[in-house]
Amino acid sequence: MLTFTKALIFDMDGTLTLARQSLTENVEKELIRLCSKYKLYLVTGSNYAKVEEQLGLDLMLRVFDKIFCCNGTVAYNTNLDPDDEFGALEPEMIHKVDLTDHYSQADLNHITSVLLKYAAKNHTKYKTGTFVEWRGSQINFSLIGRNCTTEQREDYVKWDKKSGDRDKAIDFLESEFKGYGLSFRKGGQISIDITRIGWDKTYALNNISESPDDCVFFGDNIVPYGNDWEIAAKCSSSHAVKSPDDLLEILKTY
Ligand code: M1P
Repeated sequence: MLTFTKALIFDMDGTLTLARQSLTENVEKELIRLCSKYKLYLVTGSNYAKVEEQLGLDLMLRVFDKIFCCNGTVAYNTNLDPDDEFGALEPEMIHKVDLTDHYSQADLNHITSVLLKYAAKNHTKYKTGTFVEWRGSQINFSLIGRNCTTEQREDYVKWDKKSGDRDKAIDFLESEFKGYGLSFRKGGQISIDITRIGWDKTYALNNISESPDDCVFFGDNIVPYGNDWEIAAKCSSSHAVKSPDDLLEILKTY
């Protein structure tokens, strides 16, 4: 079947930006160039606050058609009409699902308690706080804690590679929560995103008007148990990106 690319779908951390860092001017320029040729979408595991912090509201509204947070379980229209005097001025939430629609508070408390107990017993050089971050449709679980500094983060990345820290945690959680309908994916560098099965990044494709056959995906985590794995397989093609600089090289052909 002959297809041609209509839309480019980007992951954020590790792809458009370094983990939890702001967009560089070079990537910004490239997105501005590309948005006149293709529809651009952002599909990230992160929540909205982090996207706005890292990309900035002006660029979000200028280049992206839609922005999908928490794997698309919270979706925003960013293609606003500036000529509509009654229209939205900020990204409009167009879709949202929540774990509380599927689990009782008792279940959610139990999940949180198990995570905190696991973090308490687990060996890591630094325990920095915010081990469990509640995001509505997603629970983000970090064994070093989300309060870590960039240096501590880099140290954890090495430790995780050496020890398989997150892989072991995922094995434990999959067996502990068998039958709960939960999915555990390595989000970025220091955490595990916990959602409902099916709420991986392919969930965002439900709110994209183009067929996945006409979309190209760019992500740094296209590995089994990585959160870019499923969406990369669904799109017509994908690029495994090593860093924002690597992305700039790849984008030269678009
Ligand atoms: O966008 C990818 C991931 O970014 C963060 O991951 P980490 O802090 O582990 O590098 C998190 O926001 C995570 O939820 C998200 O999937």
